[in-house]
Amino acid sequence: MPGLMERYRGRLPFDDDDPVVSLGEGTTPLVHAPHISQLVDADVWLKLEGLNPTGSFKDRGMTCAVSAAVREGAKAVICASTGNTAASAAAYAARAGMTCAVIVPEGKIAQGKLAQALMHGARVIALRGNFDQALTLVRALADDHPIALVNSVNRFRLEGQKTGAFEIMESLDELDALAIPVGNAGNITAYWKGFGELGVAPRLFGFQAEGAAPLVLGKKVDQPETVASAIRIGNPARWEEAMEAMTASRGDIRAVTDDEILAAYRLLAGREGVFCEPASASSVAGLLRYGAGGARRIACVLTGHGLKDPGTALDQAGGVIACEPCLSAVEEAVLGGGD
Ligand code: AN7
Repeated sequence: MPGLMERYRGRLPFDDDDPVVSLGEGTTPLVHAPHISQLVDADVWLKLEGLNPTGSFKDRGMTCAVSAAVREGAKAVICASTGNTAASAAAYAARAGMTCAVIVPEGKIAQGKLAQALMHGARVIALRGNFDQALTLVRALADDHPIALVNSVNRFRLEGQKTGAFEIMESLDELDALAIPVGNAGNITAYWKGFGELGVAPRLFGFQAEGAAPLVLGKKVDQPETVASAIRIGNPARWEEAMEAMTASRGDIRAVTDDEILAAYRLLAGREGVFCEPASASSVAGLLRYGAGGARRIACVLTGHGLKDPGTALDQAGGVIACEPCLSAVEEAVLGGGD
């Protein structure tokens, strides 16, 4: 499959002869979730964005943002990140032969994401502060230096990410609601743009983690905290746009607790066979907590792959069973002692 810039060129702000930096992103599966559908009494589909090249939806935006940076003649890109943007920026910059710097909150990004950014050769700066501080600093830095900022304040990021809405509507004839995690609020803004360009208007159900829920509280959160490190954000850059999208779609932005996020995370893996990262599971956690709100067909955006965050997975999962290399011991280990 060609990447999304080729597939949707007519709907993106690029000309035929513009440079394209692509890793074959997009065209991710949309799978029905029978168990969750039964629990919420609606038809629920999961958009598996973890199957993008670097394992998250960020690749949709990054192919456009890095291609635009090449078109502008930039030699370097920079972002602040809770992890996935950093991994994606690092990969696309490597592909484009550009240098890349990422600023992440020290000790607060999942291991897989850190490994990716480092392997792709980015300069990784661990800030003794949180994501919101990192974003403020990179915005100031990019104002003073010829470095392309590839956070979702960059409009090309949203252009690329709106294609997620296109793909969902290519698979489903009708959609009543979209459930989506909200951190910096770029993706919910992008989906609303994509739906708008198609002339459809599903209700947008956005979900934030309770300890990092500025859009629910209506005020900034100075010290956001959540197990879902990807959405540990207290002052979303796309605040107004997200609230507008929510209101215009007759949707809602609500909070889910870390326990609810982790329960949905285990349920998705254990019952649906889908391993996403904790932040992504907040969309399903929200549906389970608040219900379908009368929607009959719902798509949940599972934004990142479970392998991104092996630490949380191993914390949440059962332990392994040690075993001696003889048949009776293996038999007992496999069949379970006693029964
Ligand atoms: C898995 O990587 O902000 O509301 O710096 O990684 O568009 O911010 C990640 C966000 C949801 C929230 N799910 O999306 C970053 C970053 C996952 C994410 C979100 C993120 P936005």
